[in-house]
Amino acid sequence: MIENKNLNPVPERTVLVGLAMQGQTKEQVKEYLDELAFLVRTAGGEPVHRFVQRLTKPNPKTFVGHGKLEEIKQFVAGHGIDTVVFDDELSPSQQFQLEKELGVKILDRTRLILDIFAMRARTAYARTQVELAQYEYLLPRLKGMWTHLERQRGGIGMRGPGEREIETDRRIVQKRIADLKRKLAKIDIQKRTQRGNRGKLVRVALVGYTNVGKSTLMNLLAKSKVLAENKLFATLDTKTAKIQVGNISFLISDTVGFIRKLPTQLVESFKSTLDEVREADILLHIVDAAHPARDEHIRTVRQILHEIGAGNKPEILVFNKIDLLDAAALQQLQNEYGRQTPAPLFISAEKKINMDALKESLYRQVRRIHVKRYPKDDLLYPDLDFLT
Ligand SMILES: Nc1nc2c(ncn2[C@@H]2O[C@H](COP(=O)(O)OP(=O)(O)OP(=O)(O)O)[C@@H](O)[C@H]2O)c(=O)[nH]1
Ligand SMILES: [Mg+2]
Repeated sequence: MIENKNLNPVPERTVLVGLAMQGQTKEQVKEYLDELAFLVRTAGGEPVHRFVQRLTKPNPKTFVGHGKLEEIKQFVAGHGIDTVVFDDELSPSQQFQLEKELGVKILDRTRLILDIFAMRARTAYARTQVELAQYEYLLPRLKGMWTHLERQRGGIGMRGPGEREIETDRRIVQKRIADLKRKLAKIDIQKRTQRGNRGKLVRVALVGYTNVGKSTLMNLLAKSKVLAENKLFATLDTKTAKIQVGNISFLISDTVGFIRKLPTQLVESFKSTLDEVREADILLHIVDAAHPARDEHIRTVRQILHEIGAGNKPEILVFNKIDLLDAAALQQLQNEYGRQTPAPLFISAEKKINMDALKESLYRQVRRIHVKRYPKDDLLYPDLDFLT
């Protein structure tokens, strides 16, 4: 049994399991499992091996087919595996069955993401939202899921906000959910009032896939200190700063990153964090230009924006991390996206490449909205004089 699970934990030896669905290329499937491996490492696990099965749909009982399950079972038994992670959400009965068959801890993608969010939540507000999402996910799964085996193990999937272990008693969980909802409703009212007090300054939100460099860019633009690091979901709380470009002031917000198959419980309970995005005038959609799944990331982010009701906002695409591209790859990227309007930007926040072009574009877009709100200011804000 791992006693000291939060202090200097031994990384859980983890096996990854994914399905290759119809129409998915080899590269796509690899990329999906790469992302799952990154999630596992972010949660403190060590990915040891991957299993992929080509199926048209998941097996309703055991997710993978019988033969594949046997293969996994043998590997788990022979290699000292602690945990098996599935790249999709498992139904409560699949979860139960797999745990019984494999005899080790079973996690699905949703629970892994929730666990990372729990590790990452710093403020009381983020913690409340994550805890609610965790309990909403757990409630239908409490029966059978929390075997004594799993309780003993602790670790990934067991962490509540602040690294407390999460509660598993059904009645207590139900009461917690009701309490958390009440608490959130209260905070929401405060937040709304705060946002209302900001007046009519133009609001820009940094949005994008997780780990693309939103916080790095925010720090650069707002000279603030938001945690930026090479881990998934470094940012869970929205940070807003007032900044000035040229002679115009506006608000800029850095917020939680998106990911494919973002758990619905999270989208639900992060509703008011996402209000910042919903109420923004302009979205700066940051993209990791060097990521192999960049185009899919853009589609995923747009899909989630659409789902949260922010799909119709003016969007400026900002391709970040161009320092990682060679000249040919950059050219290809520019050919692919260069013709869109407003014109996309190609920058490196870390190496401070093309920051003036970004500020100029931001200024233009912000100014357009600002003078619509304050027509009298039109003359006060000559177009782009600050750069010349
Ligand atoms: N090479 C390179 N790395 C960058 C650049 N911008 C950011 N990074 C790195 O990318 C990683 C993620 O940066 P963050 O700013 O934390 O990304 P984020 O989008 O805020 O991520 P989440 O908050 O986790 O969603 C960090 O390791 C940064 O140092 C860039 O222009 N070039
Ligand atoms: Mg961030």
